[in-house]
Amino acid sequence: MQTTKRALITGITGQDGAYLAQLLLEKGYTVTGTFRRTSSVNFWRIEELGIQDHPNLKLVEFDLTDLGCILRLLQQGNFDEVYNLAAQSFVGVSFEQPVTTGEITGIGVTNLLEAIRIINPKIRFYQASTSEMFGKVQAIPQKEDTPFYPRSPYGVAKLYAHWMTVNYRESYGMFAASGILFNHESPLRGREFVTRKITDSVAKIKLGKLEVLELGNLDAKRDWGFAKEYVEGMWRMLQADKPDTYVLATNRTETVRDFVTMAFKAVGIAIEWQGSAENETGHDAATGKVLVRVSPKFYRPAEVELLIGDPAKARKELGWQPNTTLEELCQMMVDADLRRNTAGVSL
Ligand code: NDP
Ligand code: GDR
Repeated sequence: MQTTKRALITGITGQDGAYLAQLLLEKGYTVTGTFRRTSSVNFWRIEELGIQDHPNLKLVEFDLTDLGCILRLLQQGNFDEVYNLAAQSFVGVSFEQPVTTGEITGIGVTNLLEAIRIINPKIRFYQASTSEMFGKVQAIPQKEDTPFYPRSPYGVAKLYAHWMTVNYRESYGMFAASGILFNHESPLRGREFVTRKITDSVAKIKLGKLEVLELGNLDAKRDWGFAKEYVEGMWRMLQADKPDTYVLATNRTETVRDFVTMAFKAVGIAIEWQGSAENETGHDAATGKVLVRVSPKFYRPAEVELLIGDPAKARKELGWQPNTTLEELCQMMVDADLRRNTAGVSL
């Protein structure tokens, strides 16, 4: 059924923002999406999805660290739902820029919650929380009541934002939902994140445009799902009878090494692994050529070793479940990167 609701999505230039905008537009929403003023704004994701000129989509300049800007936007927009997807979201960079990360990913969320409380506390609010809040393994699989132990400035900032979301829910009766999403990937993933770095590099190696893929910790284990399915879960959280916290995950975990092997397999190359830790290499089983090398420059000061989520609560209460296998996701990403690299497009 089509709706007449109005939604605000912060961070529409990101992976999830683009998919969520597509989903809400399909449902009949009027969507306002925010982007930051930079010297070269990049709308490639909404362009890839073909929604950039949709009549019900409006794009506005915005920064999560500027309370006045948020207040004006909420005053003008008369929104029913606000999805806060904006963040400094790269864990690696958060070690280099902990203060900026805290200001955007942490305090920025309080700016938004305060603005909603002041302008219209009836707005339904979604906060993009993360499995990085679990950090150092306290239990397996991780679920809503697993203790948190973040391992990066990003994880710490997100944990603050999560608790502020819960606090505004409990203090002011606001409909403030927190989705603890495990890693989710797609052809729209940024190239700095490991899956997309791998699929883009594998495509380049296959096409003879790159010799070797350099990576950091190959032993890290992640629960990787398909982003397009995860934004559906965000929407479902705001349609529920009451605001709550939900884990979205696949309940399957694989190492970075496994994902590399899978991506090469998707282009018909079998990889054999030799050595260990910083001396590990991946070889083309047919030619013996080194195609993957470990570089300490991609290691992090503290690592999250193992993530695997239990989405049982979301399945039971929201009817949400992931359907795309990691093999299908990997193939989809490799195919997209083969197409782009063949066409000479760099996204
Ligand atoms: P991206 O990094 O692709 O997108 C982040 C978005 O935030 C971009 O649109 C970016 O704009 C915007 N942004 C950054 N800083 C600001 C700021 N100061 N003011 C306004 N906007 C800003 O992230 P994803 O789409 O992958 O993730 C969406 C959200 O979900 C993030 O909050 C992320 O932390 C969280 N998350 C993601 C998971 C994942 O696996 N993808 C898992 C769990 C949580 P610009 O283009 O200008 O940089
Ligand atoms: P993550 O994603 O930190 O889980 O955060 P990322 O893809 O950056 O790293 C996953 C794992 O791979 C290891 N790794 C490398 N990572 C990158 N980026 N580059 C490399 O070369 C490399 N080599 C090994 C990392 O050490 C790590 O263990 C993502 C982001 O989307 C967050 O915003 C989100 O909250 C979490 O997922 C859930």
